[in-house]
Amino acid sequence: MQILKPVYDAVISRNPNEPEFHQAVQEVLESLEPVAARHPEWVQAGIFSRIVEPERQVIFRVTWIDDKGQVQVNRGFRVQFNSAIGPYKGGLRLHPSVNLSVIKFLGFEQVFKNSLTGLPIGGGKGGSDFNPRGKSDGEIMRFCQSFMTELWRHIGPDTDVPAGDIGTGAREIGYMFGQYKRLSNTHTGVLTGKGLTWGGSLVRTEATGYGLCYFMEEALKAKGLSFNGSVVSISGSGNVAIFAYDKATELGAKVVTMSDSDGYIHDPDGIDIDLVKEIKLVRRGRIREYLDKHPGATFGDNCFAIWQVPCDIALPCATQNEIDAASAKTLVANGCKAVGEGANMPSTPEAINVFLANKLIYGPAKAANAGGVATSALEMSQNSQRFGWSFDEVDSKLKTIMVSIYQAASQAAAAYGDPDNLMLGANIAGFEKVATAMYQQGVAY
Ligand code: NDP
Ligand code: 2IT
Repeated sequence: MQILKPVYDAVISRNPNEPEFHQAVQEVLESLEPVAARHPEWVQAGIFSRIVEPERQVIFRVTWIDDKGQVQVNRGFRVQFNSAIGPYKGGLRLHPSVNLSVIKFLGFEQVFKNSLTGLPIGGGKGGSDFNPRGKSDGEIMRFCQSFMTELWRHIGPDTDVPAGDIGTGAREIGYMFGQYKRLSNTHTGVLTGKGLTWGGSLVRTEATGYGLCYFMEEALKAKGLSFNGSVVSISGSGNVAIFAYDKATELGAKVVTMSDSDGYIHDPDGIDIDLVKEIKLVRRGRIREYLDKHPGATFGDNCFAIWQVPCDIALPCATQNEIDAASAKTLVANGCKAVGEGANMPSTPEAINVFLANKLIYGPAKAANAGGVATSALEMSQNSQRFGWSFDEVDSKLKTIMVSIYQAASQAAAAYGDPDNLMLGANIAGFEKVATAMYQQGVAY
C-alpha cells in the first residue's frame, strides 16, 4: 500500500483493539491501491477516508428478565456504515463473541457486498453479545422485544432495514417485527426474512446457500469444472450451511462434512441432511447427536480439523477466521480445487494467500454469499409493491444476480491485470459503484 497507507494507518490509530475491522479494511484497501492510482479525484474528495468511517454507530443497553426472574444486561449495536446507494441494509448477529470490532467488520464488508448485488441497498450491521444458546422461547422473545425497544427509533423501511445473521433466524425476526409494529403502529418492510404470511419473500430462507452454489457453479464452469461428481466439505450447520448442502447436492455433489461450534461430523457416505435439519432446525440440538443415528460417521472436537477431510470444493459457512494458513495448506495438499465463502471473512489473510498462490478458484464472501442480502432486497421490492412473487420468479432473479456478480468480479479483476483474482475484482467492482455515488453526492457524509 502506498497512496492508501495513510488511510489504513488512520483506521488503526482511530480504532484500537478492533482486529477484525482492521483485517477487513486492510484486505479492501490493498485491493483498491490501483484504483486510487487511476482515480486521483476520488483521493482528492476523501472517498477512501470516508468509506472506512461508519456514517453512524449506535450502542445501547438491552435489559431483559430471564425465566428465573433475574435481570440480565446485554449490549446492542447498530452500525450504519454507508447509505450512498440506498438505505442501510444488513443483518443482526446474536452471539457472545459480538463486539464493536465484529459488527464494524461485518458492516464494512456489507457495503461492498450490497453494491455488488446491483440493487439499491447501502451497508449496515448490528447485533448483540446475547447468547441464544440454551434460552427458552420466552427469554428469546423478551430479549428481542427489549432490543427492538431501542433499535426501532434508528431504523425504517427507507432508512435502515435489518435482517438475520448468526443467531437471528425466522423466530427472532418475528419477535422483533412484532415489537417494531407495536411501537411504530405501522406494518412495513422494516426487516427482511419475515414470515411468508406477513411480508416475507419466498426463497429468502434458502437464498444465501443457494446463491453461494450458483456463484461457485459459474466460477467452476469458467475453469471447465462443476459441482457434479465432486466431494464437498461444508462447515457450519445453520441457515447458510444447510441450504448450501441442498443446492450443492442438487447440482450433483456429495457433501461429507458439517459442523457447529462444538466440532464437526464426517460421513464418507454423504451427510444425511434430513437428520441434520431435525437436530439443528427442529430440536436446536448439537451436531454430535448425528452419530446416534449414524455410528459409521465420525465426530472431531477441533473445528479447524474439518479442513483435513479431503474434498474437491470447500464451503466454509460458519464464522470468521475458521480457515487459517495451516488448514488452507492442508486443503491444497489434499487436492481441493475451489473455496467458496458462505460465511463472512471465514479465511484469514494468510489462508487467502495460500489459495491465490496455488491457483484455487477462490470465491470471496462479499461476492459468493451476497445471495442472502440480494433476496432481502427483492423482499423489500415486493413489500413496496405490496405484492409477492412466486418461488421460481425469485429463484431465477437470484440466479441471474449471482451470475452477474461473478461477471462483475471477473471483469474488474481482468481490467486490473489479475484475471483469476475474484477477491481483487469483487473489492474493486463493489467499491467503484459506491465511490461514484459518494462523489456525485458531494461531501454529504
Ligand atoms: P446460523 O446461526 O444459522 O448458523 C451458524 C452456524 O455456524 C452454526 O452451525 C453455528 O454453530 C456455527 N458457528 C457460529 N459461531 C461459530 C464459532 N465461533 N465457531 C464455530 N462455529 C460457529 O447462522 P448463518 O448460517 O446465518 O450464518 C453463518 C455465516 O454466514 C456467518 O458468517 C454469517 O455472517 C454468514 N452469512 C449469513 C447470511 C444469512 O442470510 N443468514 C448471509 C450472508 C452471510 P452453533 O450451533 O454451535 O452456534
Ligand atoms: O451477511 C449478510 O449478508 C447477511 N447476514 C444478510 C443481510 C440481509 O440484510 O439480508
